[in-house]
Amino acid sequence: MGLTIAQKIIKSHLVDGEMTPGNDIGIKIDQTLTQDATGTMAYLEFEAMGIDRVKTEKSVAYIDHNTLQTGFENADDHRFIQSICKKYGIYYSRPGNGICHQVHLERFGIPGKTLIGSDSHTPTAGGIGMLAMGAGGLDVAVAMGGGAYYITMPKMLKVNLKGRLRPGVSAKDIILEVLRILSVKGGVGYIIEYGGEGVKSLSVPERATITNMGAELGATTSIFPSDEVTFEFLKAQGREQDYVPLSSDPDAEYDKVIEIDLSELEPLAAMPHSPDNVKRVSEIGQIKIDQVLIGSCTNSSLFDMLKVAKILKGKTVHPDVSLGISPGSRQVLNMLAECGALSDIISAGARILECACGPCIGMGQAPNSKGISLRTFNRNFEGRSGTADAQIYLVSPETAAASAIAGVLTDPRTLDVDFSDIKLPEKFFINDNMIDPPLPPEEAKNVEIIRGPNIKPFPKSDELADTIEAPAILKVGDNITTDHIMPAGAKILPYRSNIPYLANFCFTRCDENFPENCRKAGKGIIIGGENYGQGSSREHAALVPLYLGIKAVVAKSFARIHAANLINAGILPLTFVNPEDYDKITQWDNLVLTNVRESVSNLSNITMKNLTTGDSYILKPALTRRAKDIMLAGGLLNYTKSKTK
Ligand code: MIC
Ligand code: SF4
Repeated sequence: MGLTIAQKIIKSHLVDGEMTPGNDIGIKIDQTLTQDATGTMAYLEFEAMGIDRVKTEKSVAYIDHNTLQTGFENADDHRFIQSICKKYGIYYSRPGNGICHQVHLERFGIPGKTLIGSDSHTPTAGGIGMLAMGAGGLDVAVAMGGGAYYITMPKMLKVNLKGRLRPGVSAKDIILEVLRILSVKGGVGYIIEYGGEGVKSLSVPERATITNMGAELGATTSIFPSDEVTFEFLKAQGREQDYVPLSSDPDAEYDKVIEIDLSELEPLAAMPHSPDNVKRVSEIGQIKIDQVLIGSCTNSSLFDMLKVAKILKGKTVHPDVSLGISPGSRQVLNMLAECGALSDIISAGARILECACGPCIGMGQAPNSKGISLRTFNRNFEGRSGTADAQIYLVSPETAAASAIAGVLTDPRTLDVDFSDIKLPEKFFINDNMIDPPLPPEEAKNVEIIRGPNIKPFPKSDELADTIEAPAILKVGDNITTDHIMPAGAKILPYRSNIPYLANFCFTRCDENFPENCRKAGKGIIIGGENYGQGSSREHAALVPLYLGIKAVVAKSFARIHAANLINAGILPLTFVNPEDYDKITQWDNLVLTNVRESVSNLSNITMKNLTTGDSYILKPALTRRAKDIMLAGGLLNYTKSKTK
């Protein structure tokens, strides 16, 4: 039987397990990336492993999330990461150089290689044919130390693209259409591969927009073939030597296939508050808008910005609208400046923001009360913008720019703008002077790690207990995101290396008393619905609950990265064998799990007694063969230490 693209890459990197869907597999990781909001913790964990230099082909640390610097905390973290890079052989992309995924695509991504990153949008590099996955910081630390990355072997889903996009319709509309079809949990357990004749008409940055937002489908990753288009992109980046062709075998088998006719697509928008709440722009109608933001790792390429500039040229942003633009990288910004497009953007009245995540992670630009904000980003979870009652719509750059001028949601096809002359350059502007390369080992040895006062030790977990008795401290519904569990934003994000402080905000979007309740009870079990922990890869959404005494999460189902983070932190994830039992549990019921260690060792069901109602429920440990050993040890650090003893 032939292989899919992803299966070929997995096969050539397999170090443990068999490639049968559902099996635990260990993959050798060629490259890693971190960003600063998850990186500080990842590097503290790396240090705790006691390895003197990274063992990957390339590891890169980006500073792109925490760049607002309202106090000393962010700048201290940047210095800490920079000193870590010097000591351990890591590339350091300085603040201002751009968003990790955009820069990685431009300067480091290589078709056929594996990449994990402590950020859920790492699959952006799938646009260049990499097998790129988001992971918790501890998994990235282990990979930097040369350890394999473990996942459950995914099933394969193919999205067959036919035809060609019509003018004014964009790569963003393709991924919004996939989200409409599959929903935010439709990709769970799958790798999504794009194929069909439609692929050839999409440039690498457009492909990357699509693989980027595969994160919102819950997919393990998404990937495109590596073809002439990939070669041209790499050549224009001065990296033609990195090109390798990659395609699936003609007889490759997919577990699921969906088809999209690009020529039938229209501009789409994801309505509040979920990326899969997708409708046609024409169907939503001309709603009045307050804010437009263009950027983020989804839509901040040169190609996107040139289209935006063309729409804005000679126009003025509507008086009731604030338009903010953050180009994805310094390469993009430099090239916009050189070709004059930046001037068109500035003249139209756009507010130029730093080349960073910025408003996408709530770092500034919070909308007005009840404000309607159109964003080219990838997540519109409630409250993520920084304004609790704002309404966020996710759209393409074309729709965003057209609407910014009109003051109402506008279908860009109604404008008389010809995009046919916008092509990717034959040569990008290459200047890596803001990426510090690793120091040679002899010099690296003498580097002192710089630690600011905001860096606090991370919580440690104990071996898994045999009996867990704790109250149902919180009960939440379906699709709870890591933004609910551990919010981000300008006020909280600077404390990503200070777990005790972060604990004051844990789950407060669902229950403002959660931190206090945990402190009083000293322990707790969380009850969740479907797809618990979707969204970001932040391991803080597991480390902070651990710090607050959470012992187990019982849910209908879990999102992949969060489940791994819970296990790595030593919190037991369990699923209901009978999902209707979820309805029988009320907050504060006293719950008890017995014979936990034996059940986890055998991966057999566990009975949970509800001492308050007298009911019992059958639960399944959400663990694989390897994860059970990590769980028994009380988390990945304990496990890794016990194995190296
Ligand atoms: C996000 O988009 O939510 C983030 C911020 O990039 C996160 C990582 C984090 O929480 O630091 C992600 O997507 O993994
Ligand atoms: Fe940054 Fe937003 Fe992308 Fe996350 S989704 S990496 S916050 S730009």
